[in-house]
Amino acid sequence: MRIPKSHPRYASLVRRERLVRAWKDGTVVPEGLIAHGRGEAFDYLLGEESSAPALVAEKAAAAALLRAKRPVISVNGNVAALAAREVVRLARAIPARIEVNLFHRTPARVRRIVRRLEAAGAEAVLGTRPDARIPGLESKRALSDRDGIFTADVVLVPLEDGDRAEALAAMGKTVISVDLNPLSRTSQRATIPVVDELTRALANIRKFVGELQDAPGEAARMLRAYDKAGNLGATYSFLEWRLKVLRRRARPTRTRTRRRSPHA
Ligand code: PTJ
Repeated sequence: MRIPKSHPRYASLVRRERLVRAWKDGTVVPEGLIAHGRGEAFDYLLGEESSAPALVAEKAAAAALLRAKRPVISVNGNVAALAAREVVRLARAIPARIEVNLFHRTPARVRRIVRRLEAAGAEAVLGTRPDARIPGLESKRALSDRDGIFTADVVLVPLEDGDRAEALAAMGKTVISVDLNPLSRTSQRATIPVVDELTRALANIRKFVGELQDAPGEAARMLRAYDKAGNLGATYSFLEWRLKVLRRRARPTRTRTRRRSPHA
């Protein structure tokens, strides 16, 4: 479907259209469309912009990725459909490895997603030949590569499920999640939860990577100052403020009724 650029919800409709097309070619699973709807609902509430707490978490994420010895970006179907180019740009800027890791894993889907990433410029994408398992996970999400997620010290996991975020954290890794739902188990379990829309988050993290590369010492300072509980708390306060603004806007405006003059 061709979406007119003048449509007030153009960006959101383009994202939906991309996902539907990627579902048709087998990159995205139907569950991915449901997951996207949940994300969109939270994005509405958050005002469809990166909040101040999200920007803080994104800068901390950039700092962690830059200071990592073995940083890896994990990619699933939705991420490949919506942000293959952003993933490749970020991986180059850090530099980090990219690994395809799927919940609804089939070898054909992994290959399709690798091809999509390669078309966006990625090289040596991992995930097609997993040779290790993440302990404590029963799902196919456990399958990982020794050169990638399995031995990584910092893993960026956009649109993740809580189980794997928890299992990766239990392995001692720094887990950076991107999830618009601040209440999800992923956001609760990650070391640095980024509560922002995927494409905005990846672009912001890349911008911060560039800034921190030009400011020696700033990445370490940023990580020392980052406080996960405080940051998530600020996200909840932001949501509360947004709802208050919306409530105020929804209040009926009083129409002044003029008192009638007794002499009229
Ligand atoms: O490709 P696969 O097989 O690995 O499957 C991928 C999905 C997304 C289906 C799988 O990981 C899944 O079921 O995820 P969940 O548990 O539904 O969690 C996805 C989370 O991402 C939800 O909490 C959504 O709010 C959030 N989300 C969805 N779209 C976006 C998002 N967060 C940020 N940006 C988005 N565009």
